[in-house]
Amino acid sequence: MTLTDTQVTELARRLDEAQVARADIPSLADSVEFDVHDAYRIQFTLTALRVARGERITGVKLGFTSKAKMVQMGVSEVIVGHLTTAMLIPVDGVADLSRFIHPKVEPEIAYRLASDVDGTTPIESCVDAVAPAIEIIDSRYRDFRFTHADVVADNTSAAGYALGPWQPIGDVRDRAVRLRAGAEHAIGTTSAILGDPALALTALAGVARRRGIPLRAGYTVLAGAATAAIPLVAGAVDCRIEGVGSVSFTGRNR
Ligand code: OOG
Ligand code: MG
Repeated sequence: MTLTDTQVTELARRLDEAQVARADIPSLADSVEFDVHDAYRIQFTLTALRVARGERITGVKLGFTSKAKMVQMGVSEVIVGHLTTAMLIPVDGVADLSRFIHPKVEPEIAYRLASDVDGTTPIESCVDAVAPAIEIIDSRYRDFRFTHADVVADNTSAAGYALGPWQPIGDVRDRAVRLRAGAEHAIGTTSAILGDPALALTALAGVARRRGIPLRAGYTVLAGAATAAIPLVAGAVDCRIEGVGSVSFTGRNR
């Protein structure tokens, strides 16, 4: 830990203003030295600013759980961010592209927590449902250029998410995944998520314990992208996961 509380607040404000103004900023690590522990302090302060504006935390998301993402971003550790009510795109709804800087989409598996994860029971037994999901990521950093600590501070680029219908929990290993956004698409399999998306839950429990992140009943957990991200443009966006279901929304310039 190297930053004072005043520095943490100042850096969280910089990221918050970038998100609100849709104006990207240079990597924080270019001008300040801070570690991943400090980065989570910045993220918690950033999330608190959103909560103070009336948003509610709806869950958490993992990042860099797939080899493709690690290679794409040049990072090698699982990261955790927070989801809020303002990020949820309604079923078959519209994502207003003017809310973002340079958004991309990723196909994901979502889990639902039926009870608080308090360390007395394994996280797997706290989960009661699974759903297909699309995550919108929108780094507040110029050109998505960031360090590991930077991306944690920036709430792991979290910007939006859409959920398909919840299904009873079951094995979702090795399922074909297809994401389409405009003319581009990404194809992969759920095995890209740590070999088995359920392992993302175990990874989450470890990070949450080490970093002091509460995991509450009702939370949505995004297990991380199954493919590299593709640009979010105007038009239909849909994601289909074999045996799990599909989810879609429309990107629109208002
Ligand atoms: C960070 C977010 C990564 C995932 O699923 O791996 C992520 C980024 O790529 O900007 O959400
Ligand atoms: Mg993601």
